[in-house]
Amino acid sequence: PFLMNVLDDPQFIAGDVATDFIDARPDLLVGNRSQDRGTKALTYLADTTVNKPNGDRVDGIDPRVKLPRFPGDKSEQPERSPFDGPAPGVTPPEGWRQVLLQKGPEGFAAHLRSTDAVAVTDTTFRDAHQSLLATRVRTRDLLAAAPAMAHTLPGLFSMEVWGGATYDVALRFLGEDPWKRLELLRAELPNIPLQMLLRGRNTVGYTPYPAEVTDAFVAEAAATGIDIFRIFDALNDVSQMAPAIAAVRKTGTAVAEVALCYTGNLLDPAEDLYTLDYYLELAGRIVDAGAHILAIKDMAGLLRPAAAGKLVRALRERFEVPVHLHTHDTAGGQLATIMAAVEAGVDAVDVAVASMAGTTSQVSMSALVAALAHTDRDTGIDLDAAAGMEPYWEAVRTMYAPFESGLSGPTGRVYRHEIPGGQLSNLRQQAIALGLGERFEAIEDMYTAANAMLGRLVKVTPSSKVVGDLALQLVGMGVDPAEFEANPRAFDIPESVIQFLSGELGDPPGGWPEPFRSKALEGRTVKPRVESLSDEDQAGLEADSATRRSTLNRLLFPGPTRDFEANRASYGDVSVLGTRDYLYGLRPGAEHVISLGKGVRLLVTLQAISEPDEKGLRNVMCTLNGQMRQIVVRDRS
Ligand code: 3PY
Ligand code: ZN
Repeated sequence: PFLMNVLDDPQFIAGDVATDFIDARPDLLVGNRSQDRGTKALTYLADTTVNKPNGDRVDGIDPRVKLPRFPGDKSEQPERSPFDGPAPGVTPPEGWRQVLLQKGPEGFAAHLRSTDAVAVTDTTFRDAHQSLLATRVRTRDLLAAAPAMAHTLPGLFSMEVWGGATYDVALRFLGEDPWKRLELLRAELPNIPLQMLLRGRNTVGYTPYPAEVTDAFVAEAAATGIDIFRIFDALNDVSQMAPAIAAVRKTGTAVAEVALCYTGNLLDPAEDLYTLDYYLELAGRIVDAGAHILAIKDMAGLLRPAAAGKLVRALRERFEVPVHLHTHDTAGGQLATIMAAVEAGVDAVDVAVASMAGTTSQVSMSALVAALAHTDRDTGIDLDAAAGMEPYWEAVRTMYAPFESGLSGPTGRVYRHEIPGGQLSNLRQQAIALGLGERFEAIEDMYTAANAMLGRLVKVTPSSKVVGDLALQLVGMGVDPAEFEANPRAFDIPESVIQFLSGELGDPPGGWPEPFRSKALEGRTVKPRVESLSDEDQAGLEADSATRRSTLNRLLFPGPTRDFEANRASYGDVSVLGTRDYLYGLRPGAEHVISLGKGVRLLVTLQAISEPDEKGLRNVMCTLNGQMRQIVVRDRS
């Protein structure tokens, strides 16, 4: 039977076989020709147990026991998996989603604008874990919390659950289909509008795509479950957002929330670029481009209270659209900013469950709800319900400990370096990888210098990556920024910096940094901004939903999509595995109950792992539903 596995393998059939094929694919040597789901899951678990990609397993309580209960709740039934879908006959109270379904996007926005209660968006399912845990929270742990959110917090204006880095990370690191996540969350959250972060023409990637890609992406996301698209452009270039805005409006059902990205400090008299007038003029163009809602996207947490008051008041005086404030609590003071915005009339604000809030994440939901309780802008959210979600997330967070950013408290240094929340946690990890973990200040300073060199950019994905790549390069080379700026051609320049200087991301608000730009581009051929699609890609985008999704995955993230597909072929759908099992593998001697969904339950016990042979292969002995199984794993540790 082993030989049959080998002969059936697509890679083998395709002739894409190096001499070490069998070494690289020991999973084929498992004695079950059909490569059943159980064997695939076991192969994954054996590999993870041997190679420990995330370090040693630390056991603890199942976070689900910490979830608040609600009438009709079935989550305590041991045979239920988060993937089983909503319990039949248990419907959560109606909420803002019903307002959207009844009134349509324009009516929904008007309703928001006329509501006194501050509308509350929860970001725990996207930005909070992107900013605190490197976006690693798995569908399983989101899905488990979704029914409790729908039933205990039905008054939420929206939940941000998708977009940003979640799409990339699902394919690249989690072996998950991002579309499936959205589909499953939609089913559990029928009463709360689902929101995503869309990077304008870059959709959920790092470079611009043709308008057909944006169109197909938005249509498919809306059909799968997104109600509110928060659209931004990293350089506040409205022309770069226009195709996405048009695509959202074309759905007829989804809301186009368009962001102005905030940077600097508009109260500073020395500020000559990012002034109140700059934001008002930008907002005018955003409204003209068709925004239903205007968002202030303060990705680094630089918006100070008095500036927030001034900006929100001016925006609401000048425009009829509602204003939605997004900020990161990096320096620790953003509840004050939100309160000032509330005072100035802001319509909606973003927060996260408290145990996933603070520092590079959003402000605590409980703190906001408590601050506004019994005022004329009371959120209407039940404080006990907001706090009721905290123990679950506290317990979930411990499972993802290896992905914590290492930022244990707020930092005022952000006012100088202006690194966005999501990137700050990432850069700290990159600094550790470069052996600079104890000298993060050097990276912060270089980031500040790189930003100045590039023309004081709005820094958010992907412009923040351009600045970060340059900073890391300069630190890595040990080059003085002034020397680099004077003579960039004498050094290696990161590809992202060249692309940016070529205009691939659009035009920066402060104009191009000269003569640095010309010097850096001298002698280089500038690529076209956006490549066009092949006929096959075009047909894929117009096909059925499954083809459209796989075409989008491939166009947006070719490498991660190939990895995802290879992962599926070898290991099956790993998203259903418990998070500790998935991240850390099996605990010797313990019986693991592994539910693969739809009644397929495996009982797995790790019995023994052999020493590696001369090729580094180990035998992992397990019982699977009482039968002894042997998996051959290459020890890469
Ligand atoms: C993203 O683009 O992922 C962001 O969170 C930007 O703030
Ligand atoms: Zn953010």
